[in-house]
Amino acid sequence: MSNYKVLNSRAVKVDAAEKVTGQAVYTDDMVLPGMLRGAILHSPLPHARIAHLDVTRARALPGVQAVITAAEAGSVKYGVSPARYDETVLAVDKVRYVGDEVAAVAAVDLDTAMEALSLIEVEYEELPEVFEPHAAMEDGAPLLHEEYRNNVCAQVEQGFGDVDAAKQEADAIVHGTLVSKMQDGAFLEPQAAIARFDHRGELTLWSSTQVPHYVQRTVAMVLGLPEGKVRVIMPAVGGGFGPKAAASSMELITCLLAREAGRPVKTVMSREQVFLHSRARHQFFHTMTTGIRNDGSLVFLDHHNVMDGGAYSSFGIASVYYAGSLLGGPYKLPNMRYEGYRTVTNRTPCGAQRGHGAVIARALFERQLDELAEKIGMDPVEVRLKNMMEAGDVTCNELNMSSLGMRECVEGVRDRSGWNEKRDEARAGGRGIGMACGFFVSGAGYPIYRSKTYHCTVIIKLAEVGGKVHLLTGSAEIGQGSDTAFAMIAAEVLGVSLDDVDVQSGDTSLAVDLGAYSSRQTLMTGHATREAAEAVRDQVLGVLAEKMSVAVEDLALVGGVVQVKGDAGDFEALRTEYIKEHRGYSDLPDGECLTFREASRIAFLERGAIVGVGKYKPPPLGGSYKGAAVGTSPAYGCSAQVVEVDVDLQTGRIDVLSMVDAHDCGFAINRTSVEGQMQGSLCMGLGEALYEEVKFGDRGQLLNGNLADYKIPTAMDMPNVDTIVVESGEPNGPFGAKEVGEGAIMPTIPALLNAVYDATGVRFSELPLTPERVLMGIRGLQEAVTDDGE
Ligand code: SMO
Repeated sequence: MSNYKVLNSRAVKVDAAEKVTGQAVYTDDMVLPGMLRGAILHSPLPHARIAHLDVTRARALPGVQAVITAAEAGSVKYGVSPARYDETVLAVDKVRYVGDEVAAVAAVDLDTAMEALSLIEVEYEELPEVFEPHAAMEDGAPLLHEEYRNNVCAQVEQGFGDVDAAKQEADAIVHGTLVSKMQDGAFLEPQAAIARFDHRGELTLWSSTQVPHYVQRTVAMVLGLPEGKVRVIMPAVGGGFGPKAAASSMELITCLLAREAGRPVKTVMSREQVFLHSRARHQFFHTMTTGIRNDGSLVFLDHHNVMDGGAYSSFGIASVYYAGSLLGGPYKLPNMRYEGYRTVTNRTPCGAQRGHGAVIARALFERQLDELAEKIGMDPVEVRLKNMMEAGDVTCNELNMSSLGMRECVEGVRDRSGWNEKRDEARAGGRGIGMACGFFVSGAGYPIYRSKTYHCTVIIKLAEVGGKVHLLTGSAEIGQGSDTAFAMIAAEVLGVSLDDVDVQSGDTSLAVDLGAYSSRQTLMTGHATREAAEAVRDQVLGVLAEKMSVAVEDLALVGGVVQVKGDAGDFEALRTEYIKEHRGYSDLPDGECLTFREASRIAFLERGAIVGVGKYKPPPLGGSYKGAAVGTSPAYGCSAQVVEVDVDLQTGRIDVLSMVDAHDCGFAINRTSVEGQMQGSLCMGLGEALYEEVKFGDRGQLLNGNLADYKIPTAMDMPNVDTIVVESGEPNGPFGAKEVGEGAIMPTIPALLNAVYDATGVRFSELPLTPERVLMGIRGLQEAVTDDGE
């Protein structure tokens, strides 16, 4: 692995300088000639029929160029999973949550647009509402959508092995619950979009999205345009984490306003709108029963899950499947049963968020592993080592572990944290240590709609002079460093420096790419990048081989120069001819060797253009049971963490003292980015474990839709993080690489739960672990102790 010149190093991100200096252009930085501002009218009620809607006064306001309601927007349904398209751009007949979009305005400036919104008259007839998923599932509960019986938009029942029989075989069984709260993506840049129609009626949409490809499809479908007439461009994007992985009503509204007004329109969400729109982490209610033998081997997992989806399906269909399927690993689990319900309620809609449906389910499973270990008197680390899968294993739900560095991860965090010594120390004064593992897809096996498309293509072309390498991709750089990873791969293959590679990404007109979700880009787009770069290299070397009369196998591009093995052929002559030809031009070469720049110029003069194409699509994956597609992936990342906490037994406050994290990313393309993803995941997981909860009032209204009241961890809250990068060499990944972006969050919450148990003797079953909740738990325990007379 040390043979690499660019890969596996610590590269500065290619977009770092422009981002830290403020030069990077985000959507809200852009101004188009004649551009209007869009604004959206949201429902103030959780569930109501629109009895009357009058926009006359808004339309009459000077400066207003367009006002749209469902009458203009139409009733085309869209969403994420085609079988669950249940959203319309603007409310048709009724609103389903506080924040549902009712009307929109485009005006010469934002003040005018906001004033126009205040002139829109809406009369609502209130409908009975339901905010709680279990209540929503009861017979007679108010229905949000006609098509969802008992407000269940997805129900999953899966079984592998024989759980009932396995229950008889287990020596120890634990049963318990874990309830989480709805959480926000809390990315820095609120969603923003600019739409412009040109003179041919073709639409360009600039948007802060993770998935330009899916946005293109959705916009075309909703506006009734051929896909070829819609181009989606991502300017710089300030984070996504999942909620930006679905086309939003705001993007569609912006396009409709631009069409209506005949002028470009920009819409930017406020922070409150980000919270209202959400599509972030669901509230989960998990119930599990797990069993183990006295020798430490896991026997079964029986899992029941109810999710509050909010008013629409969005990404939630995938979430409910992921919550079950991603417990199939990384342990050998012969028997697994899953029953999942994704409900709709009159609250803000939920969707994908880092780790997707699996995070809270994993937290309960890993908490129960601790409980099982305790019951049979085994160390929690030993239990995990005893059951872990290895490369080549297949889970009971038919997921294929092509590489899996679990052992290295677990042993790594055990040794680095001093686990053995610390576990032996008597628990005292609220100190505790806990561990957990994780596991996640490295790219979804299938697109979200049925298609034979490549999941990505990459085009690399050489500049006709100057030796510049242009890499074109539709992939989505959302701050995670994908542009840099692809530049590094191209630079490595072509033997040039990172500076010589110019990446253009996030544009549907460049190449197809499904975007930044399911931790897919490094493996999939990285694979395509490697293929494209190799195609370019082969063309350049092919021309040289011909001209030099040497075998192409004897040529290589290394360190920016052409290297010749064995007979150098006409190397000298070629170089002399080249220099002669270029005398008087600015591109005169220097030095003694044939440089990449010269070689690519020679190839250009011969071929007219040097273009390489790479592509990737996973092979057919997964079993044949219902829902088998969700959870399939060409590869799986895995991780382990050890967390140390200090719980103040008087106040319930948890101080996280240290976190040791190991992640198997297959192969670190950019070591700095891998560690950055690990640290970022830990930070996000810590926030979700300790602080984060979107709160609603009794009328379904948001209570903390801002980053002052919704607390996320800052640098001040972060403990020292020790990261161990494990490289298992994934056979299906480019240079052995696979995911790190989402899987790294998996162990954080359960490791904390286990550490807090170690510190307090309380198994917490509700998140987040706020001081109040912790204190109540501690007091409960003290009462129990008194009851037992100890
Ligand atoms: S939340 Mo990830 O895009 O599966």
